[in-house]
Amino acid sequence: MYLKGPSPQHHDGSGLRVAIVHARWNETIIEPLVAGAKEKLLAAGVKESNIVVQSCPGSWELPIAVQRLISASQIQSNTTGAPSATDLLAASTSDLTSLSTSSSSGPFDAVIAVGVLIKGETMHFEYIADAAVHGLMRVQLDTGIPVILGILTVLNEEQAKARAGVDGKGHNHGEDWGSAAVEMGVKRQEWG
Ligand code: DLZ
Repeated sequence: MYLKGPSPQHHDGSGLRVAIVHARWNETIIEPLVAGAKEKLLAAGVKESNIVVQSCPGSWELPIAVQRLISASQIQSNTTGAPSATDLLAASTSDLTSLSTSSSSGPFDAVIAVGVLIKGETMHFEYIADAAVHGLMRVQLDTGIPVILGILTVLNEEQAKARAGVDGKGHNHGEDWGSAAVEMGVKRQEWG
């Protein structure tokens, strides 16, 4: 059963720059989720060149990856010409440093954090889910950049597949995350 999501609104994403950061655990579920999010971004008018996709090992790493990505994009947009040594030093605390020079330029209007946590026999699931979700909330409130919560917390692979729309079952939640990113990116620009 798929519970109803938010009633749809149309927003013009043509002026937005959006990042998708995904964990690499449970990649067969991650891939359709990322594809669904990207599809909705493009359908709302976000330019392909303004969509940046990056990965990190697992959901635990999503908050620091999102935070560094946002920071790198802001340094880049504040810098005319080459980044200063101070800027590069500030951005070099993770392997995401390359982001400041590798993608199309400008700060992000929204970031979608995608991970899939499947409950195992240990407490890992609870610890990682709790820390990642709280970490992502902190990043969005600290930076003022909307961070869309794209972490699935499921009991088994079957539930994960249903929430990623795999095998024609269920609904791809990645599409909802793409739409949420466009809406919040546009509203952030409007609200300042
Ligand atoms: C360790 C771990 C476990 C048990 N399960 C998952 C999972 O279901 N989904 C996920 O995204 N990551 C998992 N991880 C990896 C952690 O998120 C993290 O990458 C490692 O503990 C290294 O810090």
